[in-house]
Amino acid sequence: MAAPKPLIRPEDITICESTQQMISKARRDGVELFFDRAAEMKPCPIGADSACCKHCSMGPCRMNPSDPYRKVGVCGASIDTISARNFGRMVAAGTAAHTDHGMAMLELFRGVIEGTITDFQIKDHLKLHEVAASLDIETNGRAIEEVARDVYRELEKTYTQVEGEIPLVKRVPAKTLETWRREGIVPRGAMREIMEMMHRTAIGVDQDYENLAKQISRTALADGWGGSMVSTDISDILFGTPAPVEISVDLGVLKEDQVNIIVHGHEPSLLESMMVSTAAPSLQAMAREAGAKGINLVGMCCSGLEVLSRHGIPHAGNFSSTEAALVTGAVDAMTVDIQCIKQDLHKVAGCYDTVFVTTNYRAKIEGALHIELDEHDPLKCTDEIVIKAIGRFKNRSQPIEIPRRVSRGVHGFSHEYIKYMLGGSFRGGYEPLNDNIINGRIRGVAGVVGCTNPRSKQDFSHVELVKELIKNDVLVVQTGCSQVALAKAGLTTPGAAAMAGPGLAEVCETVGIPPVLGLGACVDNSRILMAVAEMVKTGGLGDAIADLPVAGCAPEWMSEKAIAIGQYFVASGVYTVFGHTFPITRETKFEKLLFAGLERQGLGTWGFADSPQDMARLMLAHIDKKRRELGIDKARERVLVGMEDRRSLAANE
Ligand code: NFS
Repeated sequence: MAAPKPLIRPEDITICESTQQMISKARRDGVELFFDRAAEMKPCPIGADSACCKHCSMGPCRMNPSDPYRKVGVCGASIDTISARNFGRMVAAGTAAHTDHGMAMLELFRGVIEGTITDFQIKDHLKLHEVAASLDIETNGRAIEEVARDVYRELEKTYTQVEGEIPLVKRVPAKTLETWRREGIVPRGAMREIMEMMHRTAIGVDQDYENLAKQISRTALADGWGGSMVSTDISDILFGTPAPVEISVDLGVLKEDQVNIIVHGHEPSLLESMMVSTAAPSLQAMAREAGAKGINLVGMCCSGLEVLSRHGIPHAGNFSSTEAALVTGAVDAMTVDIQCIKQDLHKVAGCYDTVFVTTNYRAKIEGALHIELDEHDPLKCTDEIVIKAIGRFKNRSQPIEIPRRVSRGVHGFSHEYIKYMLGGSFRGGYEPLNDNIINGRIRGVAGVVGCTNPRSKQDFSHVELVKELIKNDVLVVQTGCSQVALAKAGLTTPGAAAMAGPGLAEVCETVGIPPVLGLGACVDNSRILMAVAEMVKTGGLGDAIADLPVAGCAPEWMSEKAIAIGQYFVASGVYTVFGHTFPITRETKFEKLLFAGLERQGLGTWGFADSPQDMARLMLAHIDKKRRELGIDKARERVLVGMEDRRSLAANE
């Protein structure tokens, strides 16, 4: 008989105490979680190094990652061709995810303009005017609908433009754009770029890794400066541009005496509609009749991040905690749309009698209840889900255990707000940020973003990395599941400035901001692009994004979307470090191109490190290198996070 498998301790799986508690409960309940499968299933070593080609039926061909040039594929494809192809397809998939999401937002916008969709409206006229102005669309004296129609037509080109440059590259700093033109990587419409990427990575097409790399950058740029940016702009126009608001994060936001509804996914329309349904007096009354004190609407993952700062909706946790939320037994309904929705959520929900509903025609789950959200009548879907959730509340039979932890933090720092908060309403601008970078109070800016991954201790690298960066006077901007990790760790409060180095702390205390600024969902990485573009245009820190003392990192990434994001940051000129694994064979020409060659072309470059301390070391070294090149460096020691900092953080929580 086989010996029983050792159970990995919850505290080795995650630093999120609520999730630890729910892992223990799931074990008691006999419910399998994705953490268990990650421990059980070893990743394929050849696949992990991207040394396998399965683009035709002569293979799949397996290379030898430890001796990458010993073999070629049956067709003769080299390891460089194979890994560039695989990387290119990841970028194409990630770009497709963001741009298709953006396309859905754009279609919603078109419906609103045409009057066929009436449940959503143009809410933020100022943002519409700003977007119009950035596209050289006349706004003076014109009706909102007319401007909106022109904005729609321009933004549609982000997808459909067959030739020439997409309109949003008007926002790219001139020198960066000049580099792209020289390298032939200015994107056309995303549909064209993704199509060409898929074509060129098919058997027997592009077999020159350098040439493939150009299309990889071009495709990724069609995401960052295209589909993702459209998604952010349209979401702001329709639902409002975020501004800082204090919100609660962690599983403790679930309430035992209320009907708990979680919205998980990525498109804000589902949660926006759910807000209307849960506030409806008739449904509120129905909930009370069922014995509930009210209806508690909670977000998870990027859906939650889209609305937390717009409306102060509480957030239950990031990607690795979605099953944990169900294990509480307190969730009456979990409703999902697209992206990052694990198939097993349906099964775990079933173990706790939670109503689990898919709502988008693009993302059904076999066996799961599907109630489609039609934007022409969204309440039909969300009202029905609320009624089902109330029904589940009434018949609750599962023991409930809700972790008590809740962290309060300030989120909602759009790039527009950063401008305002630093400069004030009369002289809004990025000058104060640039000045503080030049005078050395702020050493640089780092974007720490991306997923959590069950193969990496949940939240650990995000939190340790950010602590180290702020300790070294680096202002951190965040999106996605990383932002949720830091919120749970208590670093998104102004009081967290106590954890920062003296220069950054002084700036934070003067302005009244946390040292860690949450900008929103993963598509809102476009806000970071806009922020770095503003920094260049403001002056004093070089002429291109590649000149800035900035760096990016996705320490616990898992999605192809993260690879697309990483590549568009790199192509935009940002040094970007990924943690825990990187889909490439070491010591190959393609690796050298990504990790050094692109920088020589005037773009950014990739970096990789295992531990958060090494990630911080690489990022700080890059920031210091850029400061030296700009002539604004001052010799400084790297400061390590010590026990005292941890105590001040604990006191602050
Ligand atoms: Ni981003 Fe949002 Fe999270 Fe990763 Fe998934 S939720 S789009 S992909 S896991 S950060």
